[in-house]
Amino acid sequence: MAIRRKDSFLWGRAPLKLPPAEKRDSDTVKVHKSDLQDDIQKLRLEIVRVTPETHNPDTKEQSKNVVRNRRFLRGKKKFNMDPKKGVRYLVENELLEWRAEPLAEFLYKEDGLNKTAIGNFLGEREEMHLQTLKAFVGLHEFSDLNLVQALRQFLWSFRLPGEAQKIDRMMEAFAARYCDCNPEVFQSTDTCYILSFSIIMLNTSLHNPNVKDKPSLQRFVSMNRGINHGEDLPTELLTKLYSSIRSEPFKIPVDDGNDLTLTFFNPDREGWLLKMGGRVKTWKRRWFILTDSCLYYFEYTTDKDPIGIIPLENLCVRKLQDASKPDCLELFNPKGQKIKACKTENKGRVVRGKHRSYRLSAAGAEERDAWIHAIRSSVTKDPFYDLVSVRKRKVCSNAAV
Ligand code: 4IP
Repeated sequence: MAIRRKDSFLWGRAPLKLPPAEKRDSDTVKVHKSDLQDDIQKLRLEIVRVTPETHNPDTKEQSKNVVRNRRFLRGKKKFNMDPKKGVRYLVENELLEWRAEPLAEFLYKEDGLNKTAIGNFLGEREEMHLQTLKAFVGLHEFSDLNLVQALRQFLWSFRLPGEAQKIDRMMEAFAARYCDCNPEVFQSTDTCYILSFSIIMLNTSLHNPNVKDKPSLQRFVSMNRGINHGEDLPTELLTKLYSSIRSEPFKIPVDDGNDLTLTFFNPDREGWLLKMGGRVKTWKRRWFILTDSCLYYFEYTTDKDPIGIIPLENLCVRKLQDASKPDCLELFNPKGQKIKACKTENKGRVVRGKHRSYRLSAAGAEERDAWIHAIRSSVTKDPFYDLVSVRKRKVCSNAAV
């Protein structure tokens, strides 16, 4: 027998015709009713799902863990965007202890952390960061590794930040740890520090296609003369380090575009040039580095601080005949003004340079031309420079009236 609907009494009859307004009301009620039924059904299912959890402590624990893990992940994400904020969040949520050792372990072992963020956190100057850096470096085992092998390990565990002070602290911590693990190799941590930088620079020079002048083993050895407290390091050791870097470049973690090797250690050009003094006209041999539209000169290749910095903005460069030196080039201001530059005096005071032009002499015509070409490509033309200087002059002359 067919099941009959309750409204079967309507069967066979014409459907009851409601006036339009009532028909609309009736339709709305039907929709609400069906929504309510859906909601009731969803609530029933939710109650069935949740009931065992509230009675079972294991499941309670599990859901706590789920929340914890979720927060931990959120903390890591925050860390990758802003390391200090990320760590603060993890500490506030009791997911990380605010002590150097656990912080260092977190940075060293945790997967999925951005290596630039790790580098930035470790490079900070506050006490807890310094201690964490020490603990972090202490987690590396460098015993019986040569300096290149140790550097490979170290430079892979984070990404060196671009700030000189930060790099300095990190490389110092590295050198101290390396010397602790290998007390026989160097006379002091300074030697280890200098050689580490020299190796990093060698890595760039040998493997960066933009650097055309590839240093030979002899040059590497001579660059590192006398760095072991006035004595030379064994040539055998330097040869081994050189070969290792030449056959395999450092693997630098890539997270983003903030690549130190593309800035500080990847100059457009570097090399020895003779430079004529500003007031006293003597030639001095200086190590020049051309990078970021600036020309830096140093006394030694390994010096951290340049003697002078010449921003190349709006400058020109040309060949120059000089009676006293061959293969000269000149850096000058086309408007004949004094060049804006700065230099460090003997006592460490930074003063403005006094050059109207810089006369430089290269080791050969080819080198001179390569320098001219490289400097020309780095010179920036800033239209605002002229606008601002005109405005400044105007302001000054108005003030003087
Ligand atoms: C110095 O001559 C050096 O040549 C300086 O070069 C030079 O400074 C000085 O010029 C010049 O007087 P003496 O050492 O014979 O005294 P550096 O600094 O490379 O040692 P610049 O400006 O070329 O660096 P003035 O202009 O600073 O006096």
